[in-house]
Amino acid sequence: MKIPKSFNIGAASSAWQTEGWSGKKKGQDSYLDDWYKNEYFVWHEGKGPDIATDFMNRYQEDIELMKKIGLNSYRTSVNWARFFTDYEQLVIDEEYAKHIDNVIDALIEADIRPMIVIEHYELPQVLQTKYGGWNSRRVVELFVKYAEILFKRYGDRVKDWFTFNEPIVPQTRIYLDAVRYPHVVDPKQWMQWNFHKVLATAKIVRSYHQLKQDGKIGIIHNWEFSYPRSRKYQPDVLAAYRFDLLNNRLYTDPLILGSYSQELIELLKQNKIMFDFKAEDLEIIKNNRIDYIGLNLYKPTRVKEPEYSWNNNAAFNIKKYYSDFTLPGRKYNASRGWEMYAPMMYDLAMIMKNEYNNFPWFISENGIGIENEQRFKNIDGIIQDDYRISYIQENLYWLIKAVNEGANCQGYMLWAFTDNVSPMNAFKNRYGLIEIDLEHNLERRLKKSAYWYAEVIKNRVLPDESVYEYYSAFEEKNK
Ligand code: IFM
Repeated sequence: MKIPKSFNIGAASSAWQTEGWSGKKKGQDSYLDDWYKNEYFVWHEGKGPDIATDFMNRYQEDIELMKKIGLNSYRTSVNWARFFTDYEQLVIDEEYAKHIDNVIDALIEADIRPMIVIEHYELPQVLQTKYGGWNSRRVVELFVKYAEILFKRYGDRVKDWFTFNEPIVPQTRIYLDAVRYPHVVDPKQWMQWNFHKVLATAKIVRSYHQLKQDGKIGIIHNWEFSYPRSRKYQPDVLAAYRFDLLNNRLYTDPLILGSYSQELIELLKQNKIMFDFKAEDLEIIKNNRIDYIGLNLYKPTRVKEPEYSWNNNAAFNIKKYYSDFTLPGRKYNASRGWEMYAPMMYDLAMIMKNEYNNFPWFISENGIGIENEQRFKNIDGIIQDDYRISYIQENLYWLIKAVNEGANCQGYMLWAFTDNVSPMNAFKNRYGLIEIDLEHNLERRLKKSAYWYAEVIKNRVLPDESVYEYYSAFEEKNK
């Protein structure tokens, strides 16, 4: 199968998951840094953002490796918490800002397109403490000013911008599930954060276009794909639909189509979690839609009608509307506890094509996290991650098939370029094309998949036809 020449093949990561705290100044903690300082014991083996992969000091080495693999693009973020020494007076930390200049210049020099996210969970803790984070319009205002500074400073070289990565995730973990510090259940605040992030995005889109920047501005959303247990049983279909509304469409509808669906607003009102807004906000959202969208796609969520009735005195949670369903015989990644289902790539492409008017998009994250990869080392110390190769291959297969059928998907970015730190799981599950050796001074080493990925990028064909046999059989059966 041929991969079109214009199809972008890259890899991703973020500032906080790679940088480490080298050179970080007092008062520059993000929410995540603060959480880690207070609850390092919930992070796997106590590891966290403090060292990460030490990208601050080793970015040149990493960019050399990206060049070796031939990545078309690299996505990372600017760390908002480190970009200023005063977030309200907007006093730039020139040392950090210069580091970002250096990273961008080195990427361009290596012929790798820099793609920059403005916030990948790096909300400054000072703004969380003083204003309750994204609950506040003041934070929206400060974020827009920060974005404008980035455009003016780096917009001559960076042509791909994203307001947020996975904007729904922090508040879902903090205020719905309460698994993250400070463990307070507050669904109304959850929805307010979601709304303010949509509003902030629209305001930034407006600024970007007013500043006459000549690139594109979008957002990166983690699409949570819900499949009903049965398509023929209405309560299961309804469960999947509501899951979708409350996980995906609360971002993609306003940002791509310009408004929220009536069904979502009804659900929010019924659950007394309707967000506060000003009439002009909805106009701003309607008139300032994103240019394109990145979608992170990892796993399907299989759902069925709720097994138990919900106690209406209990705080709202999306779980009110569904119960999990485990597909018998599923393909499963035991390290992460996630089902693997590559045809989901195709299904998502068809949603974008048919329900979002073929809006431009790309896969901004997809990958497989595996625990204890050391056990797969060969005699030369190279991790033989054939499972990662098949994973990428299968996912790319379904994506390119959709592109061949007219889907407007413009690229695929692997999570991640190197192994890095995830919230709580830290270095437990390894995602990288490049191993980070924690035992030996964070040494970098290409895994087998890195060599394979390099070949795919160079040749623009998916090798080994044999893996598709299963899929041909599958398609035949589903005709
Ligand atoms: O590490 C995260 C990333 O920050 C956001 N998407 C999922 C990744 C893997 O868990």
